Amino acid sequence: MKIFFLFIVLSFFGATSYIDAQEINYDESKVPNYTLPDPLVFENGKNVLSKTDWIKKRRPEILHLFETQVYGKIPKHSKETHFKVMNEDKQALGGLATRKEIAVYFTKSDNHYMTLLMYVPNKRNGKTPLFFGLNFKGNHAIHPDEKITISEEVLKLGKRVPKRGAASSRWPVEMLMEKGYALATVYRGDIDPDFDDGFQNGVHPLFYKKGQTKPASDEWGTISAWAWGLSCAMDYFETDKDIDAKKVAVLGHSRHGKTALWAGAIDERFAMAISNDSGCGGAALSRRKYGETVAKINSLFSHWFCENFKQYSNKEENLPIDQHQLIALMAPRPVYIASAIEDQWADPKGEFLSGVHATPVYGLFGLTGLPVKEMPKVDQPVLQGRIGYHVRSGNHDIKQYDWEQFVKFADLHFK
Ligand code: GTR
Repeated sequence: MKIFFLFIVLSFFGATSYIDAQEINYDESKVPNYTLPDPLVFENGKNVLSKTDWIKKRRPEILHLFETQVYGKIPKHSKETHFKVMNEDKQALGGLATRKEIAVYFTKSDNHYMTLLMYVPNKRNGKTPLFFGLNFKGNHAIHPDEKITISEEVLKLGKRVPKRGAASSRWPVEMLMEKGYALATVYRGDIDPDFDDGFQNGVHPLFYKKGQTKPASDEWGTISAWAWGLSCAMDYFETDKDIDAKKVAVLGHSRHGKTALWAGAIDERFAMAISNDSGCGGAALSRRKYGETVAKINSLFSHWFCENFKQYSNKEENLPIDQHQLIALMAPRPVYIASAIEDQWADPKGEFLSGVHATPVYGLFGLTGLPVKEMPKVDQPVLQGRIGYHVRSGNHDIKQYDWEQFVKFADLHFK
């Protein structure tokens, strides 16, 4: 009875969240000793000896483990994606850009689609390289541009529909146009709304087998669904005469950073992946158990991953992979990892180390992955290798500074 009373008192003062926070480690000296699975050693213990070994056998082995144990397999189906360019305005942003909105239909019916918003710089020579990623608040929130359509999925939020331009600090549209890059984005809720409803909304039910009511334990969670949606957009980019589909960088902040890395892994048409503050389930090593852990993410956002991932809560050492291998799946393509020093929840050091431990795979291709082994100082980006990295001063966010580094990195590889 006394204990129960104490619990009530503690909860009243918000102390349970204090107790909860105690489980999260932010102390480097308490990071456990761990051994990472070696990307260059097969599951049967043999060494990966060549580029061909990697491409033909080891890469598929690792990809399969991420599919079945972490994000979930995307059901096989014949891609019936089709598109309709709904609006095109060649004089958007005061003549700086062409704005297009494209309906990307997920199946052969016209019932289920996402709306792709694109800006293409008007000053361009031929096909343009592209930055592409999901947004949190709706396409209309990335810029105050009055002509952007507010998606039906966002309108469902009623009074909570974000204002036009509400997220514009995260999307430097004009800067990208001036630097000669196109930008495309999709509201993630058009693909799968970001809450746990047992996978009844979003794209999952479109692909259930007869009688199936939820994904099997190794089938897609929400991150896989989002990544699949990004691939559907890629199908469109390949048809757009303004876009250089061989130079598409898929990028994202936070949960969308996790998604961008996974999209780059499953769809090799993405020429570059950029992760911003992606943390646990993204670029950060799970075995460090620093900041957000597998157990935490599985309890807070269980719908992001497949059911099988739950068995690794507090059992990170049993994971057959770790997140450096997700980075390695990008090889030999360039990949950029961005952290923010105040975002300890996302474990900046663990994000950096993923780059370090993915580097030997780039070596197989005769390329340098991450050229440094020591974490660089705050605001000192490392741009010279195929793996780029910076840790920005400040908090969990995607800022102009981050984009400036992404553009420099893309210039090195795309121009
Ligand atoms: C956090 C979550 C992180 C990260 C973030 C975000 O609450 O724990 O893994 O994804 O949300 O997406 O903003």
